[in-house]
Amino acid sequence: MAELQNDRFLRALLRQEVDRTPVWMMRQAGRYLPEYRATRQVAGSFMDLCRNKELACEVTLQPLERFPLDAAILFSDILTIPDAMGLNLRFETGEGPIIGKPVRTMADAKKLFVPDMASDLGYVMDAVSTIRKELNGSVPLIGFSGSPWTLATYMVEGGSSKTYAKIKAMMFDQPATLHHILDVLADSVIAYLNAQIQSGAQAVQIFDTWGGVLTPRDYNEFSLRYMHKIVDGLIRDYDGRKVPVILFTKGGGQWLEAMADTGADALGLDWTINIDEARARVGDRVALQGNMDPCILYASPERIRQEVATILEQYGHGTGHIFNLGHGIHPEINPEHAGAFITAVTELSGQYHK
Ligand code: 1CP
Repeated sequence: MAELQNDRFLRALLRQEVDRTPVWMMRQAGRYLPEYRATRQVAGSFMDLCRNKELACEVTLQPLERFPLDAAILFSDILTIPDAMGLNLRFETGEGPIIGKPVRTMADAKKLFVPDMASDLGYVMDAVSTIRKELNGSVPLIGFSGSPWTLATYMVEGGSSKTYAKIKAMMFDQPATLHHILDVLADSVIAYLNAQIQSGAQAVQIFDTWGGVLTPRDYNEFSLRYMHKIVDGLIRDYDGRKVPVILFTKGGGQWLEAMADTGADALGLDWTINIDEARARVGDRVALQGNMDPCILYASPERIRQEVATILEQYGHGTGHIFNLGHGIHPEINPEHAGAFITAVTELSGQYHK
């Protein structure tokens, strides 16, 4: 495998010295890029794009051709796991994901199984190894998965939700059913991320996009506990290097200490917490990734640059910061504004690492 030329992302995740703050964007490959929309058209459906390793590789690399990013992220989706469990996933335009066979009872839950990584999810591993080869050591490749709680919201609700009515009713009235679902999901995520690592992923991120809708007690019991189990089960050293793990709970700013207790290397922050406060609370236990409001990218390039400068100053001197948005880039963003953001990080952050 080619020697890694730019390792500042992996170094910052492990709180090792870097020359400047590394930067990547959640959802950096996606609908805000016209070249992504063109490739998706060629593929047909979104899942066909995920299942085609050449096209998945092509869209993974598209943002790197435009911007000086310090990491690539596998092009795929978190819902590949429920799909591999036979729950009939489909994406309908304008409606988001739909799970054709939602999980509502203990009998449904008992039918769930840990998918076979080679036969059911081999297409994801093929995409990982194709992308890794094509990157040729230029930047590291991030693998990812949803958290058990976040995956379960789609599986129980049958798709996206505003209220989480069905999964919360299950959580309150049939906790054993939900724990069974989360347990199978945690085992699935461990196998899935380890297979991605063995196929070439050099860091992994767990997206707990909906953990923030829980009370602190329920977050501990139904989300964090299972992410902790995953962190315990992951391969942490591979191919002569550490494989850092990033936990991202959107809305999880009040739980950083407990998240750090899982043993993860880094925590993702959304924009509802100040990064200086987050740093003071976690100290040198974990690195921090974030945390610019994605809506800043609707503003002018000058205002974007000013916001980058503010966040860099808030984090302050030293390593342990990976610049990112606090959540995924929105589909309507002008790619030039994304470029202004990334360039600002590369130009303004060196002074904090001398
Ligand atoms: O082309 C299209 O119309 C499909 C839009 C799309 C894209 C580009 C979906 C459907 N998924 C993706 C790719 C994707 N999803 C990536 C790719 C890599 C990159 O970041 O460049 C990643 C990391 C994800 C992860 C994902 N999928 C999450 C967690 C991250 C987050 O943004 O919070 C979630 C919640 C999903 C579910 C999902 N898949 C797709 C959509 C539109 C959604 C969200 C639905 C909802 O809001 O409930």
